[in-house]
Amino acid sequence: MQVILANPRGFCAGVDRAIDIVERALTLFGKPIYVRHEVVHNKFVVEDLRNKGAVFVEELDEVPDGATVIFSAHGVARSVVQEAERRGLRVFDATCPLVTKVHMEVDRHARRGEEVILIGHAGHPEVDGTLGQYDRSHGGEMYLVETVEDAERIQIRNPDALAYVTQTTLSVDDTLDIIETLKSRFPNIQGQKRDDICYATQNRQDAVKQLASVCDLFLVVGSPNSSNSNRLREIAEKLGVEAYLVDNADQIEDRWLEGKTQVGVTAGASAPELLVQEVVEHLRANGMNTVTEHGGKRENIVFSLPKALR
Ligand code: 0JX
Ligand code: SF4
Repeated sequence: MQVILANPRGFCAGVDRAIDIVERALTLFGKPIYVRHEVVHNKFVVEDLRNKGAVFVEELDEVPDGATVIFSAHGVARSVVQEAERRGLRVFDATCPLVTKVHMEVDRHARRGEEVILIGHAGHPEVDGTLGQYDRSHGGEMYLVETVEDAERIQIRNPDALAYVTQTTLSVDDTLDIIETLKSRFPNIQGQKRDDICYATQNRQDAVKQLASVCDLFLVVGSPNSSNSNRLREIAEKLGVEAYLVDNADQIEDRWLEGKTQVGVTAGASAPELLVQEVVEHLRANGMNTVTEHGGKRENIVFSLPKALR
């Protein structure tokens, strides 16, 4: 019985940077450091930072005057930045640079009065942040589409001054279907060559696709609110493999392992390697005697910290 560890898996450059920002702020300024929204969507990471003195809040009105606040990796709306400025809070922005890039695209289209369609999941903080970049004072409008059906139905004002952007952690294949639908309805729609899905999301999905055909069970380490982690589980399942998202080894049920000979293991971009190793130990203790590393793509992207925290 064999365990195959997907590569790449786990932390991406944006998550590394976001966690470092909270830890550096705690070191330099002492506790408490307020963090608006879970800095990344992982229970273990959030609990660890909480123990070190981070205080997680959902809105700025929960942050006292004079405090230091960090914005999560998923990004925030302009109104949140403005409110923090108005309050004179000390802010460190842990928004991933690849999310900021999408924010800048939205801003560029808004200034030209062009309409923008965001492809993403309603209610996700990255989607709220990206929608919140659009300045309607230039006369345009921004819309959200979640599915091919939404793309078939959406009504816009001017198909010749229209662009699309995407959430960074979507399923590459589902997003392509939505973009194709939009392009067939609005041939002049502008957008990136493909989408705004980031390198880490793409690479982790590719690794699952490469391994799924040789596995009869796939375990994805990640928290339930992590979009990119959910997509990994979904992809394995779509390829016909029984797949589960687990926060840690304790959540693995014995019946999942019954009769299984090849278990694929991966981790979302916000899940620490420590938890993956605990899952491997659990599988070893349950009879999986060989552990191999899948030879996937190497990643060497690093994002620098804000100057004041270096
Ligand atoms: O729910 P998401 O996948 O967007 O976020 P998570 O799990 O915190 O992953 C890292 C942050 C990703 C931002 O794009
Ligand atoms: Fe950035 Fe991608 Fe990581 Fe999100 S998943 S933090 S966009 S690198």
